[in-house]
Amino acid sequence: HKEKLKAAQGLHRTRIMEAPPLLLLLLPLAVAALLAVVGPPPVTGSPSPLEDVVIERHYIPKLCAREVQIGDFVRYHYNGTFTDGKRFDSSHDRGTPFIGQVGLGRLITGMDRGIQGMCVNEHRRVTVPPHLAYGSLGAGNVIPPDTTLIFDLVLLDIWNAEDKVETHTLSKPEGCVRTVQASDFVRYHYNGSLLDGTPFDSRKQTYDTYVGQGYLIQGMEEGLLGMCVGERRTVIIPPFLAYGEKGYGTTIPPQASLMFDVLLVDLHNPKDDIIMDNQVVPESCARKSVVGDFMRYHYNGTFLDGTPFDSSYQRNSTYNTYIGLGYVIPGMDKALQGLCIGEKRRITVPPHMAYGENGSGDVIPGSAVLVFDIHVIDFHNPKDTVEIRVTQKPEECNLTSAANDLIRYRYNCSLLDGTLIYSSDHQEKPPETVLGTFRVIEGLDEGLRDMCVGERRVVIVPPHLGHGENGARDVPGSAVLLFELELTHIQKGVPEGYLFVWLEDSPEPIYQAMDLNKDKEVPLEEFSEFIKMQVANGKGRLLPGRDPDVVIKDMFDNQDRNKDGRVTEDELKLKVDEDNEKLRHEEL
Ligand SMILES: *[C@@H]1O[C@H](CO)[C@@H](O)[C@H](O)[C@H]1NC(C)=O
Ligand SMILES: *[C@@H]1O[C@H](CO)[C@@H](O)[C@H](O)[C@H]1NC(C)=O
Ligand SMILES: *[C@@H]1O[C@H](CO)[C@@H](O)[C@H](O)[C@H]1NC(C)=O
Ligand SMILES: *[C@@H]1O[C@H](CO)[C@@H](O)[C@H](O)[C@H]1NC(C)=O
Ligand SMILES: *[C@@H]1O[C@H](CO)[C@@H](O)[C@H](O)[C@H]1NC(C)=O
Ligand SMILES: *[C@@H]1O[C@H](CO)[C@@H](O)[C@H](O)[C@H]1NC(C)=O
Ligand SMILES: *[C@@H]1O[C@H](CO)[C@@H](O)[C@H](O)[C@H]1NC(C)=O
Ligand SMILES: [Ca+2]
Ligand SMILES: [Ca+2]
Repeated sequence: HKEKLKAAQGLHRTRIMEAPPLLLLLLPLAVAALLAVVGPPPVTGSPSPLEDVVIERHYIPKLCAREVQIGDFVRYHYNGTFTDGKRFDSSHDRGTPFIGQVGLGRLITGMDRGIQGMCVNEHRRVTVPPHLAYGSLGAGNVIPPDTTLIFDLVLLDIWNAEDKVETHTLSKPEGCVRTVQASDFVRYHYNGSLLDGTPFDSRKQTYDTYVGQGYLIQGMEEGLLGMCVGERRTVIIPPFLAYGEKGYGTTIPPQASLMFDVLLVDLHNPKDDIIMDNQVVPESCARKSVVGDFMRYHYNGTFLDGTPFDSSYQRNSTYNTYIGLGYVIPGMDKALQGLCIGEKRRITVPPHMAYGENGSGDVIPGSAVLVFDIHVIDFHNPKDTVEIRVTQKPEECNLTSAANDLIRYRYNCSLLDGTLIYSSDHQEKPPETVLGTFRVIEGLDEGLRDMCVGERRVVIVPPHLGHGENGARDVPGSAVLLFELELTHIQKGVPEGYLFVWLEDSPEPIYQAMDLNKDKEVPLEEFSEFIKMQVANGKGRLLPGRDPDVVIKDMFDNQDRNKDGRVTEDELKLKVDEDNEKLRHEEL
């Protein structure tokens, strides 16, 4: 007997000490069997002696997504006191909440009943009569026989072995074409909390990871599937799909359900290529861009969630680059090929074809997908020549413009996107120029040749034959220019280096013809009168585009070798011989 008693006491003691919390103690079988016939617990009233547990709900949260049911696991804090207020046990003293399964006889019956129907964060007082607790035996030195126990509880967590990951979409952008699948790489923001709302993790930066490859807790792998960029979701994960019995560090207790608010900001797959859509192609597209072309385009750059990171429009200048030669990110280099001038399209570039996992400066985060809405303003190739399209040609077109001719013309000059830069119609006097004298840009000079009066043309000039890389007033650097031209006047010119040419044979002997009053000397007035007479009679032509008197004065000064204001026969002969001499040399 003595030995048995000792053993029994010893057993009790060790069980109490080894197996806190106290509530895990199994009821003596007989008492449990007796209690099984007792009906459902009344929630109010406190007859004395108590037949059942008494439940007082001190705080019920407004939102209660789930109530404790038989078979659920629960995590809660409690204080256990006797009716006189003396505390006999508290989960707070142990520093960790109590974890147990409800309604299966693993707790004292009073608790199995008292917890049912509870919500997370609810505060309850459960008063348990002795026959639903430790009965007439009590429990070791802690609970005397026939003792009524009072438990104050607050429920922290609730889950069931059957639970799955639960997701609730809070908001979702319209027109979501792509959703997260296994092996995708995602970037998301999240706030993590325990089920009772205690936050355990959130960060400024996105969390960047592969999905479905074991980098995440199982519940998160599942919870992210099917999400669109821009979608907000709540993901609720039972402990066995999160950090389980061990918990995680000091922040996630053992057996904790986790609740994440997730906002997906980025999504791609390492197998992705660039994606092109929203294409708007102009009606006419004579040519498509190829490797080596130099392109000017505008763009708006955003991330997948629509956040802008850069725009050429803000700088008021296009982005200019050679394409296909590695001057831009690989995705862009590829996407810019095969485009028409004036085309618009959206280009989505995965990070491995953009700035990779390290991103770029403060602007592009690592592993970011980039979206460019681009508008091609123009492109050209350094090998391009001037493109001339005749739009109107008069029936009679015998006299055409050539080098040294003085011409007058009308023109509009625009960029290829239609922006008008200049119209000569806005000036009082039409512009005039002498072709081949570098007075206009090379491409325009070329475009104005072989034209007859009344002819109209469209002439496209690449920048290396226009204003070059630096541009000019109102002309952006490297811009291709489009000219609408109409020739209004031609005055045939004289060969380069000449001030005057004979259109017919010159009079012989020339000095006698020139010396109008036959006094053997030719002053400027006489010389001028003679030349003007030749021009008027269509026998000769003066250099056009300059004041005729100035040109004639130059001619006269050339002949008047001793500068005495008169040309003599010898002076003239000498000059003619000299010219002939020069000509012979050049022929040789
Ligand atoms: C237990 O008592 C302590 C104070 O003694 C209190 O802070 C705590 O909230 C109580 N716990 C419950 C579940 O009522
Ligand atoms: C996380 O919490 C912060 C602060 O309340 C909030 O601004 C942010 O939107 C939350 N993030 C998510 C993904 O819900
Ligand atoms: C771009 O042009 C707009 C309007 O012409 C002007 O307000 C803005 O300051 C310019 N921005 C830059 C960067 O030049
Ligand atoms: C990214 O940065 C790390 C550390 O700065 C460097 O070791 C790595 O080579 C970089 N990766 C790429 C692709 O540039
Ligand atoms: C870029 O954004 C501006 C302002 O929202 C818009 O006017 C412009 O059309 C956009 N460009 C492209 C190519 O989408
Ligand atoms: C122009 O040339 C055509 C033949 O090409 C000729 O018939 C016509 O007379 C010429 N006109 C003038 C003004 O020279
Ligand atoms: C320039 O544009 C105006 C307006 O479209 C047009 O009336 C005019 O004929 C154009 N000039 C030329 C030389 O084509
Ligand atoms: Ca004379
Ligand atoms: Ca002289």
